[in-house]
Amino acid sequence: HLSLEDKTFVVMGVANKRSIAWGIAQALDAAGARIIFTYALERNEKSVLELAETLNRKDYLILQCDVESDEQIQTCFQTIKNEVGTIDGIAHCIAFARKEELRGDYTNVTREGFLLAHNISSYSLSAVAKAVKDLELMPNGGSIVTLTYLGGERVMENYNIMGVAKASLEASVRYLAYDLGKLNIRVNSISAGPIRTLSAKGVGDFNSILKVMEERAPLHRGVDTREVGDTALFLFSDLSRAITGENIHVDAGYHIMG
Ligand code: 0WD
Repeated sequence: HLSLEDKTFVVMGVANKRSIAWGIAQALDAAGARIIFTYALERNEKSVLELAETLNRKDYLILQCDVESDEQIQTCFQTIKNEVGTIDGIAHCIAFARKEELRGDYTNVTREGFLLAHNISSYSLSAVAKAVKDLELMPNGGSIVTLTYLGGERVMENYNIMGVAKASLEASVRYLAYDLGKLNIRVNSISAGPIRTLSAKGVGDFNSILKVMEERAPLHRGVDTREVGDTALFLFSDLSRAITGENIHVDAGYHIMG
């Protein structure tokens, strides 16, 4: 049993109980960690609060952080500095692309859609890492974990622009790992198998992606958010102290199949 009782983690991207971020929060809570939640839109605050109330630890914080805004990122992390002082890790579970660009031909992508997907799904990780560095939020070292998908490594039908943004995110993980390694801050990604969430609804023909996974993955099943959460817990703990710049697949082995 892992204990992270004296540690504090920022979990970005809980939209509802199906969110992968919520699976990570549950794993952190089971390990006794303190959690700071961030949400993008005003209307999500209530559902985050309702979920947070079910945690064992009641000293959680809930802050707004729309990652499209440098000002909100700055304000959010400055508030964390003022209220908590230092943190030990961040779970970045944020992505967005236009629904129209997550189906059909990749060449249908627009300049605006391309930039939007990269802005929210990739640049946001670098922006958050920069805030951590500038505000010296992890003076004792730490661990940053982001979420990616196999579509960043190879072509997955309909994933389109999000696959290109995930490739950018995965490269950012490596450059950030090198940069922040000097501060003993590790940066890794988890490549999760397909999970039915709000965001997943935006991806064309998601049901058949799930079905193929269950048929072809070595473990012949899908994965759930708690399984992703447990791997995040490992990456947040000392057990993974020599791992950085890595991408761990939590996908029942699907990625090894030809
Ligand atoms: O099959 C899946 N569901 C997979 C998801 C497989 C592999 C990876 N992933 C990734 C996603 O690409 C994403 O990076 O996991 C991450 C989390 O996605 P999710 O859990 O599938 O989706 P969802 O529950 O819809 O959460 C996405 C979050 C939402 O959180 P909040 O609390 O902020 O509503 O991303 C948020 C979205 O609102 N988001 C933003 N957060 C901050 N600023 C922004 C933004 N501008 N735009 C979207």
